[in-house]
Amino acid sequence: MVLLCAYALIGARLSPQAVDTSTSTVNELRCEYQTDPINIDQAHPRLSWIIDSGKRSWRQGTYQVLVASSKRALDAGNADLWDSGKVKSAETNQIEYSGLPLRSRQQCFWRVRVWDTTDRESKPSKPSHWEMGLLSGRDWMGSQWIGRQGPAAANPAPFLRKDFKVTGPVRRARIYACGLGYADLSLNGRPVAKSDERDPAYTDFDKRVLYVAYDVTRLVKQGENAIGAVLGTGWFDVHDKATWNFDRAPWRGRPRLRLVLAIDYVKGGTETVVSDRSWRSTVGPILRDGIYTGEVYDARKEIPGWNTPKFDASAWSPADVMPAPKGKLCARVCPPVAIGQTITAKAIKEPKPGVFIVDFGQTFSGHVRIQLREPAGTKVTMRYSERLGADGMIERGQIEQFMAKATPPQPFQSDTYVCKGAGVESWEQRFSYSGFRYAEVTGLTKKPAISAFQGRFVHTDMESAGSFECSSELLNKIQWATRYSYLSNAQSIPTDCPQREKNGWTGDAQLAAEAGLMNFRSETFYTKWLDDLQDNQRRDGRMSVIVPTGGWGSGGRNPAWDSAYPIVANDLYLYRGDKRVLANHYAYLSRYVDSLATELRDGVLTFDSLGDWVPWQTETPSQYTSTAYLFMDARIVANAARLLGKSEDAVKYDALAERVNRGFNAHYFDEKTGTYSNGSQTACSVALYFGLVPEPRRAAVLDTLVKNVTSQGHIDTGILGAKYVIRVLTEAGRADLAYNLVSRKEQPGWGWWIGQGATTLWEDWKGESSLNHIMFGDVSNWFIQWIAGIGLDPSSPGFSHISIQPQPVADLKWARATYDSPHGKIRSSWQIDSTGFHLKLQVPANVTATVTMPFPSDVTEDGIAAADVDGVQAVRVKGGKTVLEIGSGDYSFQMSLGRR
Ligand code: RAM
Repeated sequence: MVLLCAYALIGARLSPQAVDTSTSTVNELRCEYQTDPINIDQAHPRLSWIIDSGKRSWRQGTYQVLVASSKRALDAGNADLWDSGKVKSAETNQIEYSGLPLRSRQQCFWRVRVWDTTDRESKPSKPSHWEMGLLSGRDWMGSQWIGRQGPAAANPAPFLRKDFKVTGPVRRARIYACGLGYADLSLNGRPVAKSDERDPAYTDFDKRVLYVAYDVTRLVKQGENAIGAVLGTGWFDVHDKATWNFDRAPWRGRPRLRLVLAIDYVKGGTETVVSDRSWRSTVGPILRDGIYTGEVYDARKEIPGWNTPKFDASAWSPADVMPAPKGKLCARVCPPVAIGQTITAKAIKEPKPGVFIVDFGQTFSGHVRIQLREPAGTKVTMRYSERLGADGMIERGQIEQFMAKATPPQPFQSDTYVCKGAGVESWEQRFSYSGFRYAEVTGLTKKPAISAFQGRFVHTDMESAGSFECSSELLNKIQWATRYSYLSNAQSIPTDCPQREKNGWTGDAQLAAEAGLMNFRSETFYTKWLDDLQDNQRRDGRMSVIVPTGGWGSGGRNPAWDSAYPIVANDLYLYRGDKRVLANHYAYLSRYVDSLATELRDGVLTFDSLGDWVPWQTETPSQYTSTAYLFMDARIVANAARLLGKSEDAVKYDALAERVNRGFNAHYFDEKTGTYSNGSQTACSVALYFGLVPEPRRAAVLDTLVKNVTSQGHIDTGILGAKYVIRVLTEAGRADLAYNLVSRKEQPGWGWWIGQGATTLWEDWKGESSLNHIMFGDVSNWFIQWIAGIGLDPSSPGFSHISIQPQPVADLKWARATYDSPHGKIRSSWQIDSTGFHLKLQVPANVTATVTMPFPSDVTEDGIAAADVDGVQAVRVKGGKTVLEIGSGDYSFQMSLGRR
């Protein structure tokens, strides 16, 4: 616990400086979190912008949003769709469009004007743009679902094509398409997607299927054109047999495509090309593709020019019209799964004659691109693995065992390419992915050059939103590993691991969500997955442990996993200020809590469930953690109810939380010793972190935790405790202990993993299973929020007020982090040396910060006492530390170590 001392106000000063508007500009206009999106299907899209200002304490006093139906109208100042008028508000985030109703495919051009609190106007924004998607079934213009029927046993990927004519100059051309499992689209022989996208995205296809809009204006040409599609099985037609039974998913069927190409002419009028029976179909080189097994490609079966206009497809068959999937067509709001990075091979060895092991030096999700010159018919196989055995060969027994035994045996994580023998050939698979660091390559007739192999890192392609670096190489490596594991497990759903399961284990996702939100622009990724969670909920409120699921893992109760639903929704509210997710999911979140509450016996949950998974030595009863999670869920729903104006519900869920709190303490708390349950690190930290401990006893419980941690000297938790121990210790002023746990080089701990050569986070402290799990990944959030100190203030969702608390702990000499908050970039960079403690801050316009300096000494900027510094509104000493209240701006503070 932070000691709350009486604080002394040692100086306060408002900052009334006149604002020089020429230095303030309106930037980064986004619609539904995206830049210039073209498939918005919300009636009232939310708009946001940020202000870059050279002035301290800059605040927006008024804004005006102007939306026009054409660029020309906007330029002429004619906001014919919406003129918000001058709105007195500092808000720049989550502004709902409230103009004329928007039609399908409508283009909206917009800009923002803002004034500061003294009514001086800033430089207005540049114009921005969003476009509506297809809003109703009618807009699909009679298009049909098409594909190629065939025996399920032979699985060659269908090729589909269609010729069409363009009769005049084109103003804009868009493709709207949903291809299940995946569609690789091309126009006139050129790819429609930017980076081998695996579109659309994985959902429960009986509930929702997602469509994607592509801008193809530059791909269509006057005269003859051709459109082509290759369909992959993806998660829609899983024929691989594994523990999780996706081959028996109720939605399963042969791949199919629905598509509308809409071409708007300069002279007016729209031409459409739709998927229907007039398309032609065949099969080609992709003989087999499976989400777990990999791909088999025979280049001799390639069909040159098949997706270009001159091609003669008379030998092809008419496309088959396929039944529509049951799910509702909705716009894909998250970024595509795509090739995010190319990784060069680091080494190549030949442990056995003809068996080459390529080492990428990094564990990741994706595949390998090969380049080779071999005779026609040479069959080259790549099998992917995260580790090598003592003999230098790939080793994957532990992860492979979940594949069903079959005759002939199913491949696993393996791609096969059969050469066409036409000089240098290069190839990469299209519809599957693997988790690996090593590729075993066999079948080559000669030793390959290392440059023949490139790793393709495939994941939901989100922008980075945060960074962390410090003087400890070890911590930097843990940060690096966390980011690789996070992205490896972002596959249009948050997954547990990219090799063995690829499953949306909900517990893993809820534990990693905050790290994900601090490191990446993951908001639309979670928005999409929250819809998956809603789809997954049963009428009785129960959730399955993996989402989506084809049935496996449903019907039970696992509160620490199921709580992903309220927790991730609430995280989006806290980290992005997103109230709409809470509104959209409120009915389902409350249903979930109501349903779990029926299981309470004397205020506690008594059934067995998933709990502090993969613990080191000490287990914590799952009933204990489940009950704590119900308490947290009830609090989240109560807060959401308050926010949404549902005051009766707020009272109801607060009362439920109180009831659970009483039951929990009556059942698990030993008042005398200050111990919960078996006194494990998880037990103490969960009770403290969730706020279950009676205030007067918090110090005693903390003491129990500190004794446990100091006597053991290492982390002794599973995945739940690992998140909370670190935070609780740090917030209690024992960042030194938290740091020891994280940086310890011996087993167990993150540092031990790194010492073993880890480049991603592992599944457990023992290092026996998957080497690419994200469930211990909150440590990165701790780096950014607690070590560098860019802290969320939960009472100011969306970072409108932040809590800066840098932690110069142990032998750390410096640390720096950035975070692209909804209001703009936040930066915290500190350094400690013999001259003192130095802190550089960047606080975006419209944001205020409470800065807790680590020591009680006087703070200055350029020799000026903090109280007199422009932008500093108050200085006080609290809990033995100097605390500053500041407005926006760039700061450079110093403090001596004298009274440390
Ligand atoms: C494992 C998964 C996952 C975990 C579950 C309980 O199989 O990999 O990480 O959440 O079990």
